[in-house]
Amino acid sequence: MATSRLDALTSWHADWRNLRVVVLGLGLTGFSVADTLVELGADVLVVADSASDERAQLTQVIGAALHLGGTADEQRERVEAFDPELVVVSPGYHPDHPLLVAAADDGVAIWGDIELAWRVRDKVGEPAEWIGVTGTNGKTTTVGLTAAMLRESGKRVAAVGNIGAPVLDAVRYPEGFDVLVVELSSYQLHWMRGVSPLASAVLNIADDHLDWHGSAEAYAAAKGRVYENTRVACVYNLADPVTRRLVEDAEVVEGARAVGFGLGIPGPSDFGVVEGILVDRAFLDERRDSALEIITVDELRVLGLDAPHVVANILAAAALARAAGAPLDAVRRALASFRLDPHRIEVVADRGGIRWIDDSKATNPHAADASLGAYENVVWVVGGLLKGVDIGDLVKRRAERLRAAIVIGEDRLDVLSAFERHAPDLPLFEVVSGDTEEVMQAVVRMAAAAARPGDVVLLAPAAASMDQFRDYAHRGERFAEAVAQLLDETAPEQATAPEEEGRDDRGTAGPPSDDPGPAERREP
Ligand code: UMA
Repeated sequence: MATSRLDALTSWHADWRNLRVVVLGLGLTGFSVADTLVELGADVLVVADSASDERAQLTQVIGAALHLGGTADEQRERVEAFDPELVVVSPGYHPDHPLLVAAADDGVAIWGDIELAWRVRDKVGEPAEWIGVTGTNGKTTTVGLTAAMLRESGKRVAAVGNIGAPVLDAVRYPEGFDVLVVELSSYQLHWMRGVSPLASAVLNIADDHLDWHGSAEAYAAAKGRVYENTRVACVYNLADPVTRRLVEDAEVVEGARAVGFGLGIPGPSDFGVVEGILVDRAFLDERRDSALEIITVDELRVLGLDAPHVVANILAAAALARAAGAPLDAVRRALASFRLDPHRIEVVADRGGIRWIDDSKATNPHAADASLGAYENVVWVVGGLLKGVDIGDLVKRRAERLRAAIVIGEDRLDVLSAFERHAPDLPLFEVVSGDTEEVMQAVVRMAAAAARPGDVVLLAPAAASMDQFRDYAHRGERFAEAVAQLLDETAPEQATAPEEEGRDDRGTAGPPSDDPGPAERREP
């Protein structure tokens, strides 16, 4: 009975009154879900382990019931007593969470916030078109680029989703939007059903979040959901055959096209690069024998947008925006004023021939690989939470570019062991302290000791940050602050002079062990 009621709930204007819904989580997502459902007239119980005081208070002010904290049994009893017809889950919940397992056992439907947002997208006038973007890396940049290109076309656009703005907030925005460019994490895609985007993209697939999904196959399958029911263009990466397979396996709306992007010469229906010019060979009538010029790589260099993975993101964004009708001159105008977000290959200092670069956003080996590949001699700051991913292949692949490595984070024994296997002669420094205040200060002192003029000190940790920092942005900020402090304290000519103190290469410190020894031995 509950299912048939839910089947009919495909519009904001449907009858949601007194539907009993448990909302799991009270972060950005959970609050937007609870607020929406209360506005729709549903009876809402929010359950979460923790929440900010402000969100907890607001939840009760808007009229939702709240069960915050407590044991797993207490949470389960509260949910059982509420007897929900629907559970809406925040992306951070693991699918094996006891409350989700219990809901599934009881036959209670489980939605993510994206499905709810799709169902109620007709709140304000004509619903916006959706463009879905996922991939292991480059999502946020591509979403920002696509949104900028569409905005330059005169459309009212919101960039939403995993980027940090709940889709439900955009759906309820009073003036409405023409297009929502939705960044979708694999967690959100795991639960997503029924969405029919105008265009969609999987930018790339590399190992990430394996602890959450259980296997690389399950992770890829979740990513592939973005293509389901696409109406105009499924954009995929010509250099990544898995993304093509995901397009082929998807059920799309008849007439939807597969559009590839890549750094080589494009075939008909693709976006690519011909003799230093980015071109569109997809959205023109004569695509068999001609192409449309977007911009040159030289022009992108002037804009600081010429790193290969950024060029790939630009091609993907152009494909998505063109699928939604953006004229070429709008695409060009958007590029001319586009800036990469902080913590993405951001040069935080350049002193004495040493560049200090914050790529804290590189939270997995695939992203770190792209930035390591851009420099010849690197002092690499690496480590954090590996999320079940093996870093060995990356170390092996990039070892010859490394001057030294500085290893941080909770999973650093795994990182050290990867160096032991694949780069046994590389000087290694280990930051033993997990203290947020101390980590980056130790890092920059060690980096200054190891770096030589012409080197890059690269924070591209290939791991998540939450063991020691609030998030990747916090990690990057701490790095930049510590670099600034070190360079302030040190005369310019000394800032880059190698200090031997604290040097802990293999010859002197021995192999990594469970007991990293006293902090003094490892930290300057
Ligand atoms: N909670 C529990 N038990 C759990 C898990 C969570 O009680 O087992 C509760 C927490 O106590 C808290 C709430 O759930 O009350 C937090 O929910 P959440 O972790 O889903 O976080 P939100 O604040 O809702 O933010 C989420 C995304 N976070 C995650 O997927 C972990 C945000 O992406 C996203 O911007 C936001 O929704 C809006 O869509 C962040 C992220 O780290 C940036 N994403 C990952 C990534 O990009 O790699 C996937």
